[in-house]
Amino acid sequence: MSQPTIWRYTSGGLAIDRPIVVGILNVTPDSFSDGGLLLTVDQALERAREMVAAGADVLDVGGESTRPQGATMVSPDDELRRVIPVIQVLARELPNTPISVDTTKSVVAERALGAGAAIVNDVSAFRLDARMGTVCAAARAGVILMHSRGGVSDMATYAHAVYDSVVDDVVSELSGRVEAARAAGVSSESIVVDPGIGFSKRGEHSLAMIAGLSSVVALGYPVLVGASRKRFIGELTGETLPAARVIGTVAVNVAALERGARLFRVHDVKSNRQALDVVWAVINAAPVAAAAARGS
Ligand code: HH2
Repeated sequence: MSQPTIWRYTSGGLAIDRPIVVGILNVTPDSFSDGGLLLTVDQALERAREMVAAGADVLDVGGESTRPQGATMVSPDDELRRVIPVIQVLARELPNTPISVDTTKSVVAERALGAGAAIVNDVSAFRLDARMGTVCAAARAGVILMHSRGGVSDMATYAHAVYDSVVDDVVSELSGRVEAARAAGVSSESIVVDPGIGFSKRGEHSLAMIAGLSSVVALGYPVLVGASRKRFIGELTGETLPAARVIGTVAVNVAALERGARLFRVHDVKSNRQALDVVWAVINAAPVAAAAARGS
């Protein structure tokens, strides 16, 4: 199947004809790099406006952390209290920017879609809540199916980081999740896949996934990469503070873009936007340069 160029969601669609930047809006007290920063709806709106001004195409609102140290599970009520008021305000104030909700719970996805979200970003790819597929299909939501193993509290640890061949295993498991979504009625044009950088993956596994990204691209769906500020970048650069891992993040995203990724979930929108746009221009200028060199 060839890659769809329009990512369909609820009543709209986003052309994936350039790098798509997804800005992270974590309304959590405990996220690994930005937990506790956005505690009010006003703070979230201000941050969202900054990200859109800096070039974010999509805003991803999350109310439950999967932090690598082992996350605390959040009740559906608490998660709803965190994300719904923010989604309502963003949908009203930034109507041209599609909102995704980062959740593994169908009840949260359903209410978020009712409140104005257009996309469901499920880091369990519908593994943890079987109703997720029907909820997304009924709303014609865009979906991001991310590879992971285990539950919310241990999926970002190394508890399940055992692979025969990480790229082959991830592609095969992700392909099963795509089939499950399709069987639930999700349109192929609504699906984006994500190798789940850092989720049940040691540093070498995350690197292998970026290096072998063409195998994920070969599934035939747009590929999102979420490497922003993650642990393996800290291991490679020596930056212990997640917020200081911007340059490493940009480098990973550029490598991923060159290997076929088209969506990039990031905390630091401006630097990633600029780098991805410049590399995209280089990628697209290459044939022209070759033609010019031949004198044609
Ligand atoms: N990573 C995180 C959360 N959601 N969604 C997708 N599709 N891909 C990812 O790689 C991904 C994700 C973890 O990062 P973050 O939101 O910054 O941290 P936390 O889970 O601690 O809130």
